[in-house]
Amino acid sequence: MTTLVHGGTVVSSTGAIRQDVLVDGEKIVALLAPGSKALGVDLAAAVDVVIDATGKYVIPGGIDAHTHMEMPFGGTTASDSFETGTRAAAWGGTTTIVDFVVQSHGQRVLDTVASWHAKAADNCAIDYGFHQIVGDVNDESLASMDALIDEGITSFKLFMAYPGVYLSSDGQILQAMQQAAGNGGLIMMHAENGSAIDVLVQQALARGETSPYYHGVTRPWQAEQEATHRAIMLADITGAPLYVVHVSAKQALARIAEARNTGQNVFAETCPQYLYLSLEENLGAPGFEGAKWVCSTPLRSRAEGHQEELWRYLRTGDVTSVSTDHCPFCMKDQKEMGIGNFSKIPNGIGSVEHRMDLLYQGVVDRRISLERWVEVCCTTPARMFGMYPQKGVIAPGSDADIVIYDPAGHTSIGLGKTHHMRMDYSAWEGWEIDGHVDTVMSRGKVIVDGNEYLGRAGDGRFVRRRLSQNLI
Ligand code: DUC
Ligand code: ZN
Ligand code: ZN
Repeated sequence: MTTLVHGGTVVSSTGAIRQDVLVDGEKIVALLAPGSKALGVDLAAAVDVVIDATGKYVIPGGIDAHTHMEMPFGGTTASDSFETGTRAAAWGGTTTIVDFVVQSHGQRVLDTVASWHAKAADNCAIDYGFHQIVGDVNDESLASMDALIDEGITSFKLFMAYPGVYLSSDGQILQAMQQAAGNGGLIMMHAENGSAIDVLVQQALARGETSPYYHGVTRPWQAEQEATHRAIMLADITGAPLYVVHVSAKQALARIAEARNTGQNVFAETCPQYLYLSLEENLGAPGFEGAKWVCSTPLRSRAEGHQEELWRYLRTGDVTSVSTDHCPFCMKDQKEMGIGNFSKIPNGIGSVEHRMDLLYQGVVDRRISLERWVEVCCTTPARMFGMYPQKGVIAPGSDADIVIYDPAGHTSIGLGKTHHMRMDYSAWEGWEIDGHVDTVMSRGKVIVDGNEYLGRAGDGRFVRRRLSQNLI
């Protein structure tokens, strides 16, 4: 099957050029000057399908490198399955996710990988890879990190938060970093000082401060900056590369920027919620409403200016990429577990469907360039996690993961409008986007066509990733 995407502007991380894109089967085979003639052949007449992209952007499919489908957390499970979550991702122009396999205390890493494969196989609408959460650093899990590199799982998340659940001691972190320094893997870090946070949480609850707002207050920026600094220093001792996930505090980013300036392989990821939402407006919403936005790291104070600084770091390059940390929970029976005690609210926000749109709005609002949008949402995640040039770029030989994005279109976000995630609320209810995902192609197959979903569970394949291609 051959397809010609005709008349659009192909956007890459380095420029936007009017070009036609020729797809054969699952791959992009050529980029051509506009007009359908090549070597005297009228391609539009020769191919099976012509898609008119006139006036629209043609971009690589989005890569969301941080999702938690069906993740067990806080006595419940994230509400999107691989089937519902990847379908929602497709609707929003994301064609690859990288989800986190979770190893908890007492579990064997390789068993957890097998169970994640079983959950995802035959269920995904789009391609998917895995990172490994190492929640119990011991001889077995350290040895498994080497084995996973050969299985295409080349990045390992550690936690400095959640004592008694996922938290690793500094010594364990050092050991895992040494392992990664030896095998070429990438260490991903949840950088918050969990022991200090736990004390602040107990003190707040004892004072009767039980509403969702106090989730933010008891996870102060100092706890994020301190842990970020510690992670950077431990990485420096070992020589391991470090990717700090879901950075929300401007002070943590300043520390990351400082380390990058010395040439250290340190990278920062942020998420749309930290760019747009805040402690005051969202976590501080009346009653129990703020529970919708309880996630960790927490939303930060707008008065303190974190959001503006995050956008600035996104422009300067010290924020490397934007993922969602998609970890959805319903209000009913899930978030509601924390009525009267914010510490029992499952942590997480669902955004996998909206990342491409929300970041495009940053282009419209002149916060980032068109090219930077593609870079932080598509190309850098591919390079960061060893999938380039199979993913993240429109180039001959790459997978035909293509999104046709209409800058003249409009997207109203909210339940009953554009919402395919398995949640009973939207964290982005009422947001209006000056753009629209028109067509989504995954490995050459059109899976979203306007308002129609043409994909199916099982379309997506596991991506065996190589080592990071983004190290300094
Ligand atoms: N943060 C969240 O908000 N949810 C899942 C895990 C995490 O680190
Ligand atoms: Zn985390
Ligand atoms: Zn996460």
